[in-house]
Amino acid sequence: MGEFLNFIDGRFVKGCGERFANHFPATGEVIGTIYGAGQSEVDAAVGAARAALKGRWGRLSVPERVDLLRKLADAVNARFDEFLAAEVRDTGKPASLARHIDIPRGAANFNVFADQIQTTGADAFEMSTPDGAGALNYAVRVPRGVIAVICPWNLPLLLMTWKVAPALACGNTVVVKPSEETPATATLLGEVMNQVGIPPGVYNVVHGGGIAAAGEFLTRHPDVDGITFTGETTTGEAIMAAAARGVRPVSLELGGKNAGIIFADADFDKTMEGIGRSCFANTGQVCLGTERLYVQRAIFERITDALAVKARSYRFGDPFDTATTMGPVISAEHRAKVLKYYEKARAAGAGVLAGGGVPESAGCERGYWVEPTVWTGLAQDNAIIAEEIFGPCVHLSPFDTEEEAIALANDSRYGLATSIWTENLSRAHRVARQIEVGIAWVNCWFLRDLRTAFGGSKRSGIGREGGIHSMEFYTQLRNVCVKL
Ligand code: NAD
Ligand code: 6OD
Repeated sequence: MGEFLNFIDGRFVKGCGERFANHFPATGEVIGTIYGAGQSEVDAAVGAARAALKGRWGRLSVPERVDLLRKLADAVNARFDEFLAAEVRDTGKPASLARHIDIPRGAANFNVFADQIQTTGADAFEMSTPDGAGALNYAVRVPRGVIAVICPWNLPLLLMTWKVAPALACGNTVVVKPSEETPATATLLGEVMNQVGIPPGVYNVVHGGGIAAAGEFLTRHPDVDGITFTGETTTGEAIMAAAARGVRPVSLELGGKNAGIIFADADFDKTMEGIGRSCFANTGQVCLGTERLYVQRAIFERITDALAVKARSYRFGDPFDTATTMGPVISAEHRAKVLKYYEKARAAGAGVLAGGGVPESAGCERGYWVEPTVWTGLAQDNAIIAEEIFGPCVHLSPFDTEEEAIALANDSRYGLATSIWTENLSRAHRVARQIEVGIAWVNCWFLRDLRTAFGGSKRSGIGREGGIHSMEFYTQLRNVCVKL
């Protein structure tokens, strides 16, 4: 049984907020107690973060911070198996997946932003003045201050360090509010912070829920200087409203209903490999995942059949077993949500080519399991095609022309990501430019270069992070004008 404590000013503390159970999604069994932070712990965390800005941390040079970030990356890698076990217990995702994605990226984020801060400059301009002396303007980058980092449960360490690493690289201090479903890796990172000598107060963790709990206590806190959030669009709206008081900047990475587009000339095997992952990886709980797929009519049947075979091929079971290829969803509540959509699809007359229910395999009697599901036959305005489900499911519709595919893909309130599958290079460029998203992949999916802009259009978010874009959010420019 684990105990997940708040981490404030370099110390683990219980907190006066709600205490609640942490469950292993594969079996539903209680594996720990989470000690929620009350208003007083959130005040203490924000206070510690403010004090740390004024202390030793605030005086470190960029090379000194870079050195600490590299030590953080090394320490996460040195404790790889602990992070792996913690992430798998919290999420139920297969250890084979977390071993290749979540934990390595958790460490890599620190190295990438250590590199980035060393090459990030700022403006410099010379100007003439009426007296002929001239003037030099140059900008210095200063940290924003205390950053609130609010995280979801689907890729807990990866998404948290994606924000904590650039925030620290830029000299900020952070108060992290992990999802109430996944407290473990954020807490473990507290130990690592102490271990490598990050000064107390630089990294703080407060546990608990969102509404009337740690999440709101933090985002409404007047001494927080900026908020970076990953999660649902409706939560993003609430956070943006909270940030308006005090005029604090926000970076919002929100929901999606991502379209994949497969043209008849696509390489069949490569497409099936990529699309299979984009629909079902992490049990469909990836914001970038594909939940609506548009396939050119000539190959529609071949693709639907192959995707149904793929959906039926997953092995459920103990997430720590290397033979397991799909885990459960995160919680009983989320499973109920996904299964409600499965029911809705059936009621609307969808063709159910695979799945549609709960797996009957041994080991799935308890826990939060759902079957990977493939549908066809619904109208474009059906909720199954319009709303984010965040489960291992996809609806396929046929199209005839490139224009039609673009119009269908753009027919969404969301605009996070797309993947386009074609061997026609000109078409790939043409279509990628026209899809209203932040990230368009061609003949690949979730292939990440962390220097690139990451974020969503429409209701999928505000702002971009990654590379220089993270530096822009986590610093402010201060212009200095020197009369020569
Ligand atoms: P969520 O919005 O329910 O919760 C995210 C976090 O916000 C949690 O820590 C929660 O406690 C907190 N929270 C909830 N209400 C709050 C409030 N009023 N004030 C402050 N904090 C509050 O999201 P989730 O269910 O954890 O994650 C799944 C969602 O995240 C999906 O919509 C998915 O698309 C999205 N997501 C987006 C990205 C991206 O990069 N765009 C990445 C991962 C997940
Ligand atoms: O790769 C990333 O940096 C990133 N933010 C991924 C988001 C995945 C969403 O579930």
